[in-house]
Amino acid sequence: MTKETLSVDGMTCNHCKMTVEQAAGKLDGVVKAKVDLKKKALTVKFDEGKASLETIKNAVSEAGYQVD
Ligand SMILES: [Cu+2]
Repeated sequence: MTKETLSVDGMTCNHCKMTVEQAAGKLDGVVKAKVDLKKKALTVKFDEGKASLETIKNAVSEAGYQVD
C-alpha cells in the first residue's frame, strides 16, 4: 500500500472536496482519498498493483481540478 499527497488547485468549498475525494476514491485500488481544503492537498492511499499516481492524477484533472 502506498500513501501519497498531491497538491490540488481550484478546490474552494466542501463540494469541491467531495468531488475530488470521490473522483480519486472510486478508482480501483484506491482505499482512501482525503482532501485537506486549507492545505489544498489530496492524500491517497492505494494499492500500486491496481492504481497508480498517474491514474489518480488523471481522474482528479478530469473532475476539473488542477493537480501537479
Ligand atoms: Cu467548491
